[in-house]
Amino acid sequence: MSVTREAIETRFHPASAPDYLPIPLLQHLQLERLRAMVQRAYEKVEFTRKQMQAGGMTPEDVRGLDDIARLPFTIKTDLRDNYPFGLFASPMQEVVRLHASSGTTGKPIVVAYTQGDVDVWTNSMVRTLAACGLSKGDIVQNAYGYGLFTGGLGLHYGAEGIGATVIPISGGNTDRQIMVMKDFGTTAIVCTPSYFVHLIERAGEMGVDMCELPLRVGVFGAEPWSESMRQHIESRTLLKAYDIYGLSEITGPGVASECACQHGLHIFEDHFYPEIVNPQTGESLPEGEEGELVLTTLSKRAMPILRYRTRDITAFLPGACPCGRTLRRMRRITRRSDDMFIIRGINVFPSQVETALLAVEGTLPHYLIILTRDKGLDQMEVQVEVTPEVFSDKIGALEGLQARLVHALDQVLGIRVEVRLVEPHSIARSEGKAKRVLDRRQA
Ligand code: DLL
Repeated sequence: MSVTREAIETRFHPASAPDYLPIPLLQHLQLERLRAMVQRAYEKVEFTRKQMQAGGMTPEDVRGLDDIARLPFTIKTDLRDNYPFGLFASPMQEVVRLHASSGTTGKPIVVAYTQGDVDVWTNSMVRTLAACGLSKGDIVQNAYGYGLFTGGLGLHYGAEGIGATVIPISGGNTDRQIMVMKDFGTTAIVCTPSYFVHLIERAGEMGVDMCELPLRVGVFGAEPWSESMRQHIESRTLLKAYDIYGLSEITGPGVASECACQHGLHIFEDHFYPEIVNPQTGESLPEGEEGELVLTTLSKRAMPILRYRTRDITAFLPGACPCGRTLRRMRRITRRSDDMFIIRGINVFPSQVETALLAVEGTLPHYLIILTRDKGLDQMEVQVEVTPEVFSDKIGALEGLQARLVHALDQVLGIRVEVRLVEPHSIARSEGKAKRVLDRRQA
């Protein structure tokens, strides 16, 4: 019996049951878990106990979900300062896995899982993949990096958990990825969106038409990407491109996921309690208002985290999702509060540059922002690759395109910046998270 695309997308997986809990039941569960978690963190983690004591709080003060706002925040440096195992609430004998996220400076952040934590993580990954329309019978090519990064193993366990066939190919080795995709009949690819853009491009060069492959779903995350990037991907393949979100400090991937509606990411809030706060004041913000996402683990045993300041900027989406899930949705994350840079007094986020560039016909989603300082004045150059057709065109066409890009960036950023059109392939491709900004101002 053949199954239609729509039928696959709406197929129900039993692990997804909590996605549809009536809200009062969900809140009851959240409160129960929150109280138990706070009690345990207070008893087992000296850092958390001291932080709570400093704020004059005891676990008994958590009586309702609103009381979460009285708990102390945890920030990235708290994890660094307690490197490597200072925030663990379980003895090492109960820790079955360690992961680490490499920071840009200094020591990485280490995170720990008990067997129960790995099971919860797998469960939230099964729910993620089910929301993206995957099920038993899918052949999942996992091109997220395996290792200390949570992407590889997180997706791996989730895909096995849903009963799919996993190809644990990891990132890189692009030509082999394409051969495998073709020969093994991959139906779902999971990797960073920037790496998939590279795969599309390389497939074209190798004479492989992605539209002729059985590939029908892409599960993309671990870095910001825009709606224009989704359009770029979906217009060159037959797949539906889904956005998934997560971070090592909280569990890894599996914190939030889009559903078939592709309109906002449902947060698996029975395990990860979300708040959106004003990044300056730390005050909670109402639905619809943009701010910093703050997450509290409700079930984590090895390393419970209270109110983690993610620095990821988003907003809760109002209204019910047509998919029927009752889990709150957040807008896709296109920027972090710390990836902003200031050029001549103007705040710029790399995502604004991406949106402006991709809106102009003739460019490819490969770009690099280079910041320099000349005689004390900040300069910004945007290098962007153009399509081979445009590149081989007459000089006039290139000049016209460049002028359109300068104008498009001016419209979005409010300043005129340098645009340099570069040949296809001249910007380095990433196999994982793309690096979009090169800041040479300190050099
Ligand atoms: O990137 C976990 C992950 C793996 C998520 C695979 C999705 C898929 P970290 O390396 O700790 O963990 O990086 C977490 O990456 O705070 C965001 O800034 C960013 N990020 C993750 N997913 C998205 C997304 C993994 N869908 C940091 N959109 C987070 C935008 C994302 N940014």
